[in-house]
Amino acid sequence: MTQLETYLHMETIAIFDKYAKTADNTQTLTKAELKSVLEKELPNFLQMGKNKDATDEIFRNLDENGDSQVDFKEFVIFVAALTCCCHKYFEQKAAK
Ligand SMILES: [Ca+2]
Repeated sequence: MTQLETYLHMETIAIFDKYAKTADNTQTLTKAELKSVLEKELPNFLQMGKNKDATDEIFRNLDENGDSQVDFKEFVIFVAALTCCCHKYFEQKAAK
């Protein structure tokens, strides 16, 4: 596998599956599961835990089809958006 294929398979899918399997539907993330992803995988980036509204807002934004679940496609959009933010952050940091 190439580096990008390895990243996609081993990281994005593995993280989604790890959290999606804790509730009944193992193909989607509930709001509680998304909250766990944010708290455990992105504690520094989002400063979660104290701000319930942030989780609610992120969940609403990600749940594109409005079924109260975040499926893998919706999750991947989130990961892509985060990747863009990180890229921009590190670019700005390097420019200083
Ligand atoms: Ca959804």
